[in-house]
Amino acid sequence: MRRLALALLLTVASTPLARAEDGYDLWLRYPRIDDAALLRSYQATVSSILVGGQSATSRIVADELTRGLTGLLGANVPVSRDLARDGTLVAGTPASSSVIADAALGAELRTIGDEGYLIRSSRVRGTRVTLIAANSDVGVLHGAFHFLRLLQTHQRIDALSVADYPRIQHRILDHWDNLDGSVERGYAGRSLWDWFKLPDYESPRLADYARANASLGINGTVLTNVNANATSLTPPYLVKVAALADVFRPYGLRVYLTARFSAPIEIGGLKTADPLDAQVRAWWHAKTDEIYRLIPDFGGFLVKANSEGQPGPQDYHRTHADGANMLADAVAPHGGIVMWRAFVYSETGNDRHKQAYTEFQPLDGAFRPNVLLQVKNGAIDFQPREPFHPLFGAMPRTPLMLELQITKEYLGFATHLVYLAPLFEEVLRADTYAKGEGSLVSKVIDGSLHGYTQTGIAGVANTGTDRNWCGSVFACANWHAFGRLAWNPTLSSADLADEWLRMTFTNNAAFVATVKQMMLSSRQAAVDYMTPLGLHHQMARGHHYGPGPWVAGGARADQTSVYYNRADALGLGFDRTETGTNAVSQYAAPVRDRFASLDRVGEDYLLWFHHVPWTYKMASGQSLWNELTARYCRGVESVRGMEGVWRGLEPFVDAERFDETRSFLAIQEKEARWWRDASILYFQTFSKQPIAPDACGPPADTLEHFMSINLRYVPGTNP
Ligand code: GCW
Repeated sequence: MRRLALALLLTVASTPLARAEDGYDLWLRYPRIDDAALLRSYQATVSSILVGGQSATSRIVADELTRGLTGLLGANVPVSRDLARDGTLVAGTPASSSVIADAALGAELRTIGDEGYLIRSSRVRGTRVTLIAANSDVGVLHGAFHFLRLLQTHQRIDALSVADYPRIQHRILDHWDNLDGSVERGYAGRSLWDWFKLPDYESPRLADYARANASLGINGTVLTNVNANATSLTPPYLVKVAALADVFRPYGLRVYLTARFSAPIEIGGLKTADPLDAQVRAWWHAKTDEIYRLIPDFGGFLVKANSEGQPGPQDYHRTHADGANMLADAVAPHGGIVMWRAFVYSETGNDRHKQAYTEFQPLDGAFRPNVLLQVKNGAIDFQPREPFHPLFGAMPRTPLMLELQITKEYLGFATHLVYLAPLFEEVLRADTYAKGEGSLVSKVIDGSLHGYTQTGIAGVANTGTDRNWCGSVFACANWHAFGRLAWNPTLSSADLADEWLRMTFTNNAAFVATVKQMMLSSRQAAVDYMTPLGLHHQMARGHHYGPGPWVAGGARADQTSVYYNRADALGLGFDRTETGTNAVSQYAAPVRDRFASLDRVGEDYLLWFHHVPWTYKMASGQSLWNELTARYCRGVESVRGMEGVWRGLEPFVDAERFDETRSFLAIQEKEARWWRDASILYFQTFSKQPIAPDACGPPADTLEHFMSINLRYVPGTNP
């Protein structure tokens, strides 16, 4: 027994070291500032903390500032009860803190809304202070994280004048989590919600999840999969949802649920789910009231209807607006919203690219004010690169929210290092030309282009029970980037990578510059080795892991690769111009004309919009065929470049995170070669041309071999 106790003691004593850098702390590590001069200047500026208010949120602010400053400054920074000395960091609202009230920030506070904050170096009552002021406790919390970020990224804090606020109202993570604990398209372990033990046991991890989101400004979480299960709306589950809501609330994080459209039948005992049926409407009203009794600040519903087998209003010959409005009426008295997804496509034989627009654009203006239409960034499905969705700019009277995918279903899962901020930035900065030049997607979704009264953005979460949260340390950079862009969609991917690296690893300038470059080029690398030149949806069937350009047949043509690549003896690519499906016609004239022109479309979207002859002369002077094979190899070489860069960085990184990244890059290199070999061998059966010698060498195996690979157990799918 005693020996056991001793062994335990030793394990515990050694654990903090061994575990210290396993990725759990995300970007919220607070190591002592290693630059002596900077440390002294920080210590001179902040020596105590004064937080106003008694709320749970105020306590979180005090704890976070204490933890952060004590760590970063390497010494205890005490919490004081009054404004006793120079160097006090004061955080609060005019109502919760008399110091903040005395600072007379009223006019400025009026410009930052409920969730924004001011950070000021100032003097109050003759004392030198730093103020974190807001209109609500949650605003103060956001400001506290901003302040800590300044220190974490080694910025000056002695002459601060910051005013910041979210540009988008609803900033939401969508969890595709199932009640059995599995996560659709999840590559980071199981669901964070332990439904079985809830509501009696709330894992401490839940508060850490909320804290991480609060540090980014994410203010909503949809707990359940859009492929919904009506059971989540039954009383035993609603109690569990309420328990989660209680944990998340002080962090400014609201909960939402997905609503299965047929729930009135499945759990309500009704014969129909027709949205115009009086009993159905009454059932949803009663259900909604029941939810709000348990969760007064419940956010509302997210709905996937008449898409990929999900039930919906069209089952009753009603429109999407009929369905959305019924739910909107139920949540409206409580201030809730409905996020109705535009991700629909059916077997009409019509180009899948066109279907959401065809279905929803005519409904512009037909939705209740508390409905947001949730539109994926592109018209197909979270591909490595897609042109922006043609609905953006086309529905001036319906608030459109943007749906991004943080989990990398089509980008190599958690093991490929693919930084998504450049992808997010590309869509946010895409110009719809809806109201002339400068009609950016970011302005559609922040409401400024069309004057939307509701605004939103959602990211399909990549979190799970893996110790590092996201399946790999670098995958968490995508959670960070999503959250920060949701707060301010004009931030740049370069700045976000810089910030995340400093907070996650080190402020060492050489390290940051090198890895930042690697991150920023990683998305193009994935495009090159998976789907270069505008190819899309070439992944293996179902699980989408690895190449499958030959995928054909089965229930749905528009879920196959051959539907999208259209490879034939003449050439490659999908003609979406007037001679083809004319999907280009769904874009505003200048965009349409550019996409329709073979000369002006550009190489990124070439094969997305055009069927191009194998012999077509590319900008490089090479034929399409030679350019294509060169692109695949360029992708492989980029990954090899990343491996080389990382190998040189061992001195800067703790062993655990260094090794994980090194191993994952090796997996990525192996899989990039797999993608390249399999894809060019397949396309060669159409081009009938030799593969020019390149740095990747001849394919490592035959096409038959690659086509015979059939993996059964792949994460993120139900077996
Ligand atoms: O990307 C596809 C995925 C499905 C997903 C669907 C959707 C939740 O392959 O797993 O279902 O999109 O977005 O509804």
